[in-house]
Amino acid sequence: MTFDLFGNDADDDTTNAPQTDELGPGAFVLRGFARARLATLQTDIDAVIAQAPLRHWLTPGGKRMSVAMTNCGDVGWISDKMGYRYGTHDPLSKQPWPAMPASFVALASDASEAAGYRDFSPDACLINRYTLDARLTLHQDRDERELGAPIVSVSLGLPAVFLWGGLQRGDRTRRVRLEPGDVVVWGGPSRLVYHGIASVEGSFDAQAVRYNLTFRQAR
Ligand code: MD6
Ligand code: FE
Repeated sequence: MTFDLFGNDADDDTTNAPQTDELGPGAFVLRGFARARLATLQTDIDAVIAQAPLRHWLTPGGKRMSVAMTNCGDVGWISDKMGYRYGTHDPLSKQPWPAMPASFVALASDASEAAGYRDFSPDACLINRYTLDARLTLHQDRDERELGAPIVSVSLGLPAVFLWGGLQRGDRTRRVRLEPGDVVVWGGPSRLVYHGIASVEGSFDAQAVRYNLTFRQAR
């Protein structure tokens, strides 16, 4: 076959297939999976934030986190001097967390399925906002009751350097660049892998931020 110079041949299944990078067993980066949905997702993020404003939680040790956070869904992730946990109400407003927008539910379902996880039905969506000086140190996500369910994580806005480690805190880490529209899905043997955000990339533009949505089955 000599004419397939432009990669448009019907046999060429890479032409339209989105690129997937395997980080480890059960963990994948679906490159650009949410790209076509970014504008809608951002509108819906803004609506959630209007009801439940972003805030900087205190760690159990009393330090202000550099990443600003809020939640939507049946339960939200909370941190304060009493520890990390999920709660049904926003401690600031005393109101239930806003409902998960339909665009979020659809994306979490489509992405988990694309990564080979069936019947993922998240009850929590954590919204993280990173300015250029924000970091998320290496951690495990282990506050969820259902560790059999995967996590779906969506990047919007500025690119970031994601750290992907191992099952021990001291394991060496790999640096993975995440672009807007990339979706990371992980579970199975990788569910408790240490990870973090080393840096967010951009110039000092007052508007420029990165958002990340992480969907979990917390209860
Ligand atoms: C972030 N993400 O990408 C931080 N946790 O901003 C996480 O901490 C994370 O991406 C669990 C599963 C996927 C994640
Ligand atoms: Fe995490």
